[in-house]
Parts: sequence; C-alpha cells; structure tokens
Amino acid sequence: MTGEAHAAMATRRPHPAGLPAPGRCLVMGVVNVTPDSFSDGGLWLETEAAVSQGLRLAAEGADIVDVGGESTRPGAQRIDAEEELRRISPVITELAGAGVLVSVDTTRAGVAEFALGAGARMVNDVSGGLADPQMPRLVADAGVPYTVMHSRGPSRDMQDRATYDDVVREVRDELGQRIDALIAAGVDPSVIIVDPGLGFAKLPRHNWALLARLGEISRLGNGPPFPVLVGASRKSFLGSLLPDADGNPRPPAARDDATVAVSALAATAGAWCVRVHAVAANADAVRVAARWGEACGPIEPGRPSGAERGGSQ
Ligand code: PMM
Repeated sequence: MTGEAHAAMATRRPHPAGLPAPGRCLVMGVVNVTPDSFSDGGLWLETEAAVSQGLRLAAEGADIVDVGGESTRPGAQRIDAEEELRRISPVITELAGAGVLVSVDTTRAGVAEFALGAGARMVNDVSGGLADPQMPRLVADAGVPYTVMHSRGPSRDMQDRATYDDVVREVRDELGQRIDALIAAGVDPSVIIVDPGLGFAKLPRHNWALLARLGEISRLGNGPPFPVLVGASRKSFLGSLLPDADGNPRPPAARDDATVAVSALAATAGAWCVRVHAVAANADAVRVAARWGEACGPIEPGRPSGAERGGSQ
C-alpha cells in the first residue's frame, strides 16, 4: 500500500489502541458457547467443540475470536453469572493459551473480569454498559478495548422498543450518552469501539439505514472518529431480504453469502471490524475491499475518488 493510500485508510478507518491494525477491516469470528443462540446455538456448548471451533476460525483468518456464554437472541431469557462463566472460562483459557486474540461477549463486569484474567484481551458488551453499573469502572481499570453496542434493554422484549423517528440520529444520540458515561467513569476514549447493534431493538429497515450511514455512527462528539464494529452475520434482516418462493425467510445457516456481501460493503464504508460466524469468505471479502480502496487512491475533499474518475466504461 502506498503511503498516501495508507494515510487515506487511516483517516477513514480508526482503530482502537492495543489491537493490531493491518490496514484493512478486521474479522471477528463468533463462538457462542450456548444452547440457544439464533444461528449456532448448541453447536459449541461442549468445551472441546468450542475450542476447536475457535481455533478453526483463527486458522481461517479471524483476527479476533469473540466468545460468549449467554444468548442475546430476541426473547432470550437470562442465565446466571456462574453458568455463563462455567461455559466460557475453559474455552477462553485454551484459546488465549494457543495465541488467539479473544474478545469476551458479556454484559457482566464480573464475567468480563474473570475472562480478562483467563486471557481475553477485549470486552464486547451488547448493553453498552447499561446492564451492569460496574462495567465502566472495570473497563477503565483494565484499560482494554471495549465494544459499546447500541441496544435498548434486555433481549427478552427489546423488539418492543424498535421505534424510531430517525434511527441513525437516535442511535448516535444514545451511543453518545453511553460514551459520555464511560469517559466520566475513567475509560480512555482511545479504547472505545462503537457498534450500531443490528437486530437489537431494530427492524430490518432500521438495520439498512444504519449500514447505509456507518460513517455517521463513527463520528460521535467532537473528538476523533470511533472504530465501528458491524455485526450483520446471519441476522434475520438478511433472511427476510432473501425469501424462498413461498415467502419464507431464508434460514440462518443459508445467510452466509449475504453476510459476505455486507462485509465487503461495510469494509469499503470504513468499518473497523465485521463480526461473523463463517470466517473464511469474510476474510476474503475484507481483503478485496482493502485492495479496492487502495486502487481508488486517496480521497481528497473536492476531488473525485479514483472510482468516480473511472473512465467511460
Ligand atoms: N450480535 C449478537 C451477539 N453479540 N455483539 C456485537 N458487538 N454486535 C452484534 O451485532 C452482536 C453481538 C447476536 O448473536 P450472535 O452471537 O449469534 O451473532
């Protein structure tokens, strides 16, 4: 990559302190150690199966492996912290011991603390710090990268709160409030990652609007833009986009090609990372997007990009 292209990427794709920055969108592979997650529930409930899956995802090109022990599917009931820890801690210990960069997907400070002790290097909180008042302090003290996802309360009834006049403005405002609270609790802004929370208190049209305006999600407040994580993988808005001849939504396991398309587009739009279940094809997609962006050349205000200059055909 040329120096100029690098500079253009760097300005368009902020990245959190303490994590690798390969000059492209990263890929986060998902391992749900749960019986009931919407797409892989039950597949990786045993420690051995979960560890093998995490190692497979890393070998396929996952830059980060996100390990979670509690389902967040719409309508999901909560489990207690002991059960959550019982599911994930041996998996995190083994993956981190094998050199995998592990993120822990939890809304509980106690679980996050334990996971960091077991070798996890970042925290992914789908409640954005709302579920557990201890989380901001824990993250501030640990100084690790922290994903602040937008949602509107527990998964149990979150879809009842999918009402917006302007979803992008409201998600930005609500994420901005979360970030203000985190910074007030001592969290360094350079470790914060933002996530629009596709499917969390969102209808399909809300997800599409957020994807189409990712850049606005990144620019919250007056400081530098935040890295953006996109979690579209296998979600139901892709299923309803691609129904069968009878109008039935496509099932989760058959949504991977659509996920890859979203990954390429999100990476081109400047996403820092895509969170996916099937890593290999998404790892290709983010590399295609990076090479495409490099060929477009640096973007200067007022001057058409390489793609726009394009020639007549
Ligand atoms: N989606 C799920 C779980 N965790 N975390 C982040 N940061 N963003 C998401 O969109 C997200 C998440 C939904 O369940 P899954 O683990 O089966 O994808």
